[in-house]
Amino acid sequence: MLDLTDENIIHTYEIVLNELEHYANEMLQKPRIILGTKLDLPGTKDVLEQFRNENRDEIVIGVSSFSSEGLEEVKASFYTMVQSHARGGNTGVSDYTEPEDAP
Ligand SMILES: Nc1nc2c(ncn2[C@@H]2O[C@H](COP(=O)(O)OP(=O)(O)O)[C@@H](O)[C@H]2O)c(=O)[nH]1
Ligand SMILES: [Mg+2]
Repeated sequence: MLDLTDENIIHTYEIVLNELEHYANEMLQKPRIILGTKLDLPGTKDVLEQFRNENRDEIVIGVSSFSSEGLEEVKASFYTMVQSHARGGNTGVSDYTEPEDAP
């Protein structure tokens, strides 16, 4: 989740990715959905558009907990992601292998 009122949102996202790389690298291989928050506030739609343009390979959804905007889209996107995983799609979370049975 990224705050759309953050004037440095693109840099903030880079910091998040950098922290994941160093402290939870396996998370980087997993699918992600980026939520831009506070979409009810002035100027945030432009920031969302700008962020999307800078991150064209990412799923980016604008949301507001105040207006509930975007929340249905979040549900649908997560559902699609889980479905894709269930079908063994290339979601990055399908690499799990069962542990071998004890002798
Ligand atoms: N306008 C608006 N304010 C929000 C929204 N979500 C949270 N806030 C407010 O933003 C302030 C900080 O919350 P937030 O940035 O979400 O949490 P943080 O992760 O602790 O920075 C609180 O006063 C919340 O009430 C939103 O969707 N719209
Ligand atoms: Mg905040």
